[in-house]
Amino acid sequence: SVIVQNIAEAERVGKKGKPVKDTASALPELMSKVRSVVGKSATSDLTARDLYNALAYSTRDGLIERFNKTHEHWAAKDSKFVYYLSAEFLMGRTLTNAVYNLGMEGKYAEALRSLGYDMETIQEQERDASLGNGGLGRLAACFLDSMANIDLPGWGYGIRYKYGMFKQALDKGGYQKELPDIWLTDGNPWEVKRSEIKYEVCFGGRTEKKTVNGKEVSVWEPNQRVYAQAYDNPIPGFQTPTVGNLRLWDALPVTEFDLAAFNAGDYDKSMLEKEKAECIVAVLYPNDATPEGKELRLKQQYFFVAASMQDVLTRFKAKHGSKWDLLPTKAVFQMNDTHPTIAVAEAMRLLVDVEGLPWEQAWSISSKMLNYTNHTVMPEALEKWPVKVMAKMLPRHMEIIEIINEGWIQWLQSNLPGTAAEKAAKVAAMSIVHENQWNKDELLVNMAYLAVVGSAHVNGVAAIHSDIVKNEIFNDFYKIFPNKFQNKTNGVTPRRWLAWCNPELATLITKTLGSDAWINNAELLSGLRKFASDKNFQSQWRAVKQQRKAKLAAMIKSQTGDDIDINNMFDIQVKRIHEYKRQYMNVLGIIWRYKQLKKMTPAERKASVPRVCMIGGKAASAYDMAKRIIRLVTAVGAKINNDPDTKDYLRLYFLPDYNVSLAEALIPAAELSQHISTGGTEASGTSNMKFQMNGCLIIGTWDGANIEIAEETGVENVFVFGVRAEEINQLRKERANYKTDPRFNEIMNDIAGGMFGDKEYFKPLVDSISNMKVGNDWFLVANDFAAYLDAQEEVDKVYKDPEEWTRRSIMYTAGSGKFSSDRTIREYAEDIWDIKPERPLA
Ligand code: 7GP
Repeated sequence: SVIVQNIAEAERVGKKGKPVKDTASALPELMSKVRSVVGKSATSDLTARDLYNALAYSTRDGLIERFNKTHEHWAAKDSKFVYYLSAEFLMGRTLTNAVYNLGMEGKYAEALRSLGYDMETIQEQERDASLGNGGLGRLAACFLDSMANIDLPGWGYGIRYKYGMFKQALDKGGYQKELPDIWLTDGNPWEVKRSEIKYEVCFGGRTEKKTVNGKEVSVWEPNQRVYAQAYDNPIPGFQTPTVGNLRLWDALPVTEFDLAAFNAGDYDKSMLEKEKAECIVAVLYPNDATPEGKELRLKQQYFFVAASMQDVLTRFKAKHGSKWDLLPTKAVFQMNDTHPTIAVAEAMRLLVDVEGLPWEQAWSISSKMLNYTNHTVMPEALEKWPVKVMAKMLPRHMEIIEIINEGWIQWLQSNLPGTAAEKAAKVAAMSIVHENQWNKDELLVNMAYLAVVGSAHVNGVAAIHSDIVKNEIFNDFYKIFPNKFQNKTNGVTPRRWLAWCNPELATLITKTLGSDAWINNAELLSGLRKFASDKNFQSQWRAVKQQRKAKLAAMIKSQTGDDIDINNMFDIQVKRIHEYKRQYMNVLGIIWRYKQLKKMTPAERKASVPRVCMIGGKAASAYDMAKRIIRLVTAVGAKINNDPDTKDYLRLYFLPDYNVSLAEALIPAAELSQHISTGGTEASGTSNMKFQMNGCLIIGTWDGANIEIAEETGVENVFVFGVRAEEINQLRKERANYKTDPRFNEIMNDIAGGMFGDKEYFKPLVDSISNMKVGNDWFLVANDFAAYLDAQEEVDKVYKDPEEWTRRSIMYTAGSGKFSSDRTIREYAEDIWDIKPERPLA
């Protein structure tokens, strides 16, 4: 069969569809690592974990060699660097990506085979590095991949969280349970501790006015000090000798152990400093609903920003002494959302307080080298720190922010047009420090405004989102500085998200295009367009999808015991659970489908389009509504998957613990994916791009990057529905008069009436969208529901025509070239960073 042929061919030519050149076994090398790292000698008692370690340390040798060459080269050239400051890097696993990027898969596969193992089993030993929540963190990881890939001098800077994103489980009742992600316990072969690279980071205390050299200065006397300790994580490019870097900071106490306290019998006190330091980097995003949580989060942000900036300035000084005006020609920073924006104040503190530069000169340097990316329109994510918290934690930074703000307000007063009253209103609206709108007694620091004022460039992450950034979120600022604002449509790395995660499809693409050059030049995927209607090609394309569906079906069987028919449509929605992403609407659609199936005769059911629906994603621990949505998914799934009338035609699975590795298994198997956020709410989306690359059709709203994806794929090939961004404000105002669709009402009654059990628990969910009054159903589920069902009907119709479905699927992959993060990074490099690629010699 075609499937068997494809497997055989993938094995023969190697996963990236290129004949494997170096097939000499790496067995001797692996065995040497088995002895030196694992501490065993015989092959007989080697576990998969042992082999993973041996393989990882062997791969790491290759990475480090190239890392050193790359960095020696960049240092010799004195290249300008970009530093990507991000509180999150959602890296996933490293092994396969490193082995493939370095082109070492052939020799390792051979060695593993002789030991009775394959790469896939070994790879599963690795825990995901889940140092991120969702899209923003995974984008940072794709960006690092592309930076290395196009030889762009640059590093990521972040936090080496001891516990990353929580692990999600379902308890017996089908509710989300959060478990700690203990990912470092068994060691991390991919990092290199740089013992000599350590900086002091201070917190708290107070400032004091002193006269130094006849000048009055403000001196910070902190009351907590910790060390930031550097760990480097090499980032390999593909088909290039470049290996970039992600530098993550761990926190260490300045005094590791209080021996005197210990000797006096106070054991707790002897370890106190260590524990206080470790607490800073313990977990990603401590819940900030409590004041302690808020303080800790600000502490994390400042901790990694302060360490990273000191690190950059230290290297600069070693090369250029105090020629500070050169700094923006050697270093630029990209602030990934508001989390690192304390960098604006820290840059000023380092240049003014530590290096002694005049304020104006420091500001001119700092505002040339900082840039800010906004990733969301959700107001709750635009961070605002109470002045009280900021002044307590970072008293000197609070003073600096006030000075920046005074200068800014003065500037506005002398440059804004209009009457005094008009000016005053604008100034109030644009002040970096402003009143809390819910609590007039509290002053807040608006970190996004600080970033906009302190940055050279500000960008959104998809065309429509950048328009919203300019015309709504920061409109006042945009009117003053139109040239500061740009768009940089997101992208994803085609290595991890197509070539390595879907070797079956990659092989077919390479064979068809006659070369694997598309892996580094994704625009070449457009060459598939001319095969889209070729029947023979279509059948090979379908066979690959079936292969991946079979693999996913096996995984679901092992988790649930359920058999899944791989001839049913695989319909997937995976992303963080949020009301604006509208997983809720997806479930309502499934309920409607179930009700229709129940009414049908057996013959009618047989003529329907059977689906296996899958939903996955984590709900923030404090996000109650999102947790209820998860429970609704599991409750509906439990009912319909066990209903003998319908279970052959409709299933719903909640896939727990959605993460990078799970995405790598799901996306290649998906036939339909859902990106159904309310128009104007999803900044971009990036899984939409991954699904598109893997030939998965999209049902989606006219939102975020869906729009550009539709343009590249052909709008007629995408199932588009729903209200548009420009309509939502009006529609929200008209909620009270909205007449909901009878189908919608019926389903609301079903849930409220207990059709899926747990009716008390679901009540707030039902109430949130069904009592039509102003403020309710903020994300317009009711408005879009009928259009959503129509679009789903259209999906069924097209699925009944496998040739048309396959043609579209091919058109998706063919249209995905634009969404390579290589393209995105090139745009940042040219339009924002002004950095040129610089390839080291091999
Ligand atoms: C996400 C956006 O929700 C998503 O639309 C976008 O594709 C992604 O960033 C990358 O740009 N935002 C976050 O993940 C996030 O945490 C709050 O935003 C700061």
